[in-house]
Amino acid sequence: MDDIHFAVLGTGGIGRRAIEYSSSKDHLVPVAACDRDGVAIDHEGLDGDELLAATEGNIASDGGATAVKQTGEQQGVVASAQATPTETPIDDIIAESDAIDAVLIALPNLEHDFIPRVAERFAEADYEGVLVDVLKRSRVIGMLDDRAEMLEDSGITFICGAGATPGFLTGAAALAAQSFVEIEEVEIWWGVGLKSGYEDNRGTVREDIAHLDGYDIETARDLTDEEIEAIVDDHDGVIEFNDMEHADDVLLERAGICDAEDVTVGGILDVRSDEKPTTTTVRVTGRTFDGERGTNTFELDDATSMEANVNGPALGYLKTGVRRNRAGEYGVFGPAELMPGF
Ligand code: IKT
Repeated sequence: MDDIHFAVLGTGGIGRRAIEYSSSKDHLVPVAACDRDGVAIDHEGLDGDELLAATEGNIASDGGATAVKQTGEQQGVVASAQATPTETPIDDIIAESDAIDAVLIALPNLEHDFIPRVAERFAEADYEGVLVDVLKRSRVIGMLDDRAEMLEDSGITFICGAGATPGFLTGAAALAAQSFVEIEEVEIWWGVGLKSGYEDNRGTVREDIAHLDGYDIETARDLTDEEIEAIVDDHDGVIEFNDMEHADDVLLERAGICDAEDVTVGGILDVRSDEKPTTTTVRVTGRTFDGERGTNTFELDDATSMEANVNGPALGYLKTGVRRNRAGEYGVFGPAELMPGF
């Protein structure tokens, strides 16, 4: 495979870890990164170590959509010697996109149609390449499908929901489903321990809080950092989530594996420990062609971190997307569609 020159939109926990992780995967060259106030572009390859060191510890709680400005000092991407300030970071990257094979959209989707609108801007500029996101919410998939023709006409291969859940665990469910001819139930249950990663992943915590009773994406977006701390304190640092609106359901349905209503997603987040509070598990229950009923279980090792389980799959799906794109396959794809068919 030829080298893949990729860009990262957003330099919160996910964007930054993706740049770090890419140096351990073959053929991945980060060439552009941005946040709201700055952009760094070098088609020969960014100096990832310098960018990470410069942006370390200055992440806003919206996960890098904005840079943090403290004591009047410029921070975020512009703290890097490779970056320049800009008011149009995404347009600046689009302007250079002829030489960019793939773009990882690592921006929090705190407005439901934000990622679909970003995709639309790439299509309007006739971008021919791969877009990958790590979005969470089920309803966003339909918004991308509404734009599928536009993306296809442009020559874009869009891989949606390619983080951990949806993403890795959706793909695992698709694989586990292969023993069966009929699926009764898919249960996804995740555990995340975020003590040392808390600062870097405040955006994820904010998005998770939007799933709690009494909150939604709008109210969670407007919470101050102090209000988030108060919610975390109320739960003694350990928050359980049930029946989350996560796109694993519609992504498994669009791959023909089961009905969306047969999929449940939940989990436990512990922001006061680095140990996972529960083992991340995917359980797929179904009936085999020869009449047995069974449950296939896929487990992540407790030693693997959320960062590894989000960024590894996101970059893996990005590489798969580039293979598809180079083969002339355009449109919107979910992680389960890139697994064996059902
Ligand atoms: C996500 O980022 O995909 C969703 C988050 C859960 C990650 C699960 C990782 C499991 C593991 O590492 O064992 C959360 C819902 N924000």
